[in-house]
Amino acid sequence: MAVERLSADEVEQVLAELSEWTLREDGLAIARKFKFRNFSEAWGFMARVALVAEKQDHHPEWSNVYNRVSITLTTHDAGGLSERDAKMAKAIDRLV
Ligand code: H2B
Repeated sequence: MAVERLSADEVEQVLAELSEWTLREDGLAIARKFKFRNFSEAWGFMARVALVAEKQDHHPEWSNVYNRVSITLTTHDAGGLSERDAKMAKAIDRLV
């Protein structure tokens, strides 16, 4: 599937709009960590993210330990960051 990788300038623009997200050292992904009151809230959040992921056909790399959720977004089809990651990150930010 043809998904364009963002240029370095575009990545900077995206990061400016996503203050809670950090660029991975290799520049190919963005990440954010979330902390909730308990596992139930973390899992509920993950369920809502999963629905967004299916709707956008864009899926996170993530992990959960009790009340913590770590999410990394990258576009495999593009070999790095694309507009899809920015869209997904914004949708996730709206869920918290
Ligand atoms: N998720 C992510 N993170 N990157 C992709 O390139 C991707 C995806 N591609 N979800 C989608 C699914 C693709 O495999 C399907 C066929 O549309």
